[in-house]
Amino acid sequence: MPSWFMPQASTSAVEIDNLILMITVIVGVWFVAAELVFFWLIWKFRARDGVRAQYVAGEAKSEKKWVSYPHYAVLVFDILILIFALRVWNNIKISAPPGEERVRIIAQQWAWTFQHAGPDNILDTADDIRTVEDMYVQVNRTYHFELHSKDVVHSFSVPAFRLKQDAVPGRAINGWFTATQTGTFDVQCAEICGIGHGLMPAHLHVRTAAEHQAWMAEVAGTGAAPAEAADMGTGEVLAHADTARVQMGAMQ
Ligand SMILES: [Cu+2]
Repeated sequence: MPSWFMPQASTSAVEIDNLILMITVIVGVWFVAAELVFFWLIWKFRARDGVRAQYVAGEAKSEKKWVSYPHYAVLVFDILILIFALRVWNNIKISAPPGEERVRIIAQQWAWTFQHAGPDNILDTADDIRTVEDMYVQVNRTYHFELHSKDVVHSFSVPAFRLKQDAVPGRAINGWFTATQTGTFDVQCAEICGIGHGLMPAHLHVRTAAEHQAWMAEVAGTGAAPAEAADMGTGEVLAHADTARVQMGAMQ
């Protein structure tokens, strides 16, 4: 599907857009067909001098087919849409490709903190990189994310990735994404989470492998990660989350 309105910057974006396009075409064709028949009937049975109006109860077999045949067709298309929708749901939400890196996303009123694995590619080690309101990932690399909230329900939304996932306090919610385009994409909290909800954006920077490595080399080990991130009590939140961890099976 052409990306007229929003870049398709992840593998999931293409799948989701194709599903929406398929539904739009099916519904659109039926809409046009129904309107054409509707206006044709209005024209064909318009008022004429000397012709009395008839009362049509729709009981005759020749009349019932106008209802039953489209009804069967709609059921067939419903099943088709269901099959494609479940396939996309399974590919994106139920199963996940093997992750090449793990990243932790922490929401709070009203900021996003990101914990990157750093050069050793292992989370919760000394070289982790913590950032606030800026997330850094490498293009064409599969990330498994772990989403937390420190206070209320937030929602991690990246429109260009067609990714939206609630962050629920007390839970670690797992998901994944693979960025397919470099660039800087908007992140916005998509759940009304208090007075500052509208002021809870972030940026997701997708870079080439070389640019990403250079960024890590520059930031890791230099203590250059924003100081405020370290003060956010991440460990506390995670300890709490571990007791109520929700695991999505295949995502582990
Ligand atoms: Cu929020």
